[in-house]
Amino acid sequence: MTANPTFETVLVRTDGPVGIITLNRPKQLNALNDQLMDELGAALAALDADDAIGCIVLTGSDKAFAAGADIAAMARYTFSDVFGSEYITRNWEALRRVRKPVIAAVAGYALGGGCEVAMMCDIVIAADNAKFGQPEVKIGVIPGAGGTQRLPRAIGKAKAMDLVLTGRTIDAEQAERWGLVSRVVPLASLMDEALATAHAIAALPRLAVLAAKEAVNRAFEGTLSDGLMYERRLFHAMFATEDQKEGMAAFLEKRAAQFRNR
Ligand code: CO8
Repeated sequence: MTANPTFETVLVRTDGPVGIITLNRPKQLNALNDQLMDELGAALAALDADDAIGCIVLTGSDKAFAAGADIAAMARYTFSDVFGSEYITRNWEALRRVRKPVIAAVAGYALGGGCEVAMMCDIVIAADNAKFGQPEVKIGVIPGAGGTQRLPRAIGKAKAMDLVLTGRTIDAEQAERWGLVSRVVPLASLMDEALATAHAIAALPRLAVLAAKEAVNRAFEGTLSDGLMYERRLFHAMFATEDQKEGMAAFLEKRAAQFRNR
């Protein structure tokens, strides 16, 4: 594993083909300010562009994945600041641009913008101490990074309204039952589970993984018939890859496949 000294508010290291980004403002429970979101975006873009990396894990501390956007920074903003200059909101799209799978390994609080960041990831693995919620209404705003859009898609309108309108939090087990998270594991095994999953994905043929992520995301962004056609075309496109030939040949020849990510 190697350390990346360039950033202050996120720590970046690699474990073989897995990139690991740790949100690093522990005293503020990883509250998401402009510097952190800029550095997170840069770290994600660098790992996404690195051919050696096949999957990314995004995590926080044992106490907080992220307790939301930085209220201390936001408190002084006016409408013209946020609308005109997009302070706080300008750099939140980076996660959407990442083509490789991103696994959120969530322990502790994932509130407000923290819950929204987790929902922008592809797989969410939660520690048993994780807490999720959209408490923005309690401080006079509403979710601003997809909470009102991704949460209903993840858990349905009734449950999303229950969280967004009350601002209450739910624990990891509830989040798993509602479909907000993929799995719940004991806190002590959180990173082992996330890394094992990331390594398993990184070992798969890269082009098929990118296409699979793109196709599933399409389910949330258009009509069913558009999504089905998009999936069909990507499925067809896989037949242009060497790994499709190798994967199917290896299966028929009862041997391990040697994927080349081509
Ligand atoms: N922003 C800034 N500082 C924070 C935040 C935050 N969101 N959360 C915690 N902190 C700070 C506290 O101020 C405190 O600092 P200090 O020690 O200097 O007083 C430190 O972290 C520890 O926090 P607490 O003492 O409060 O710790 P507790 O264990 O008692 O409580 C909680 C933990 C329940 C998580 C509590 O801190 C809390 O309620 N935090 C705020 C949660 C919240 O309201 N989050 C939503 C924020 S709004 C938002 O996320 C909008 C997103 C829109 C994004 C749009 C982009 C496109």
